[in-house]
Amino acid sequence: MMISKQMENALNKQISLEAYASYLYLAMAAWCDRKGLEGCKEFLLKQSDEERVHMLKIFHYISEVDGKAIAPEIKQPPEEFETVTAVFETLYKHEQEVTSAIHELVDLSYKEKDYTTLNFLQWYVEEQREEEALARSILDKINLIGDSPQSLYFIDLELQKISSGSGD
Ligand code: OFO
Repeated sequence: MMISKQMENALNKQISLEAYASYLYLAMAAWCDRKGLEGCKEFLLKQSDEERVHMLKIFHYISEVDGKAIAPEIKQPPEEFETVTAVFETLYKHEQEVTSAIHELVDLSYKEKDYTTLNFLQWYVEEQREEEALARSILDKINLIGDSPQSLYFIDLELQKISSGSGD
C-alpha cells in the first residue's frame, strides 16, 4: 500500500497544523504561567503534549504507507493574549480550523478511494469532535463566570479540575 503524492502532501500539511497547535498551546501555557494561572497552564501544557502526539501519529502513518514524512517548520505563535477569554477563543478557533482540515483529508481519501487513509482518519474525526466540545464547554464556563480579576481564581480552579480529569 502506498499513498498518492497528493495525499502525502496533504498529510504533511496536517503534521504542520498539529505541530503549530502544540506550540500555540505551549505559548498560551507560558502566558498563563506569567499571569499566575496554574490550572490554565497545566491544562494547556497537557493539550500541547496531545497535539504533539497527534502530529507523531500522522508522521508514523506516512512512513508505514511508504511515504515521506516531513518535520515541519513552525511559525512563531503569539506571545501575548488580551485575556483568558481570548486564549480560549483562539484555542477554539484553531480546533475548528483543524477539524476542517481533517474533513478535507477525509474528502480527499474518498476521492482517491484511499480506504486505508480514510480508516486512519476516523480517529481524528472523533478526536476533533471531542476537542471542540471541550473547548466550547470551557468557553461557556468562562462566559458564565466572566473573566474579571476576581473570577480568574474560579476559572483557574475549573481548568485545574479538567486537566486532572476530575472536571465534568
Ligand atoms: Fe490535534 O487535535 Fe486539536 O488541534
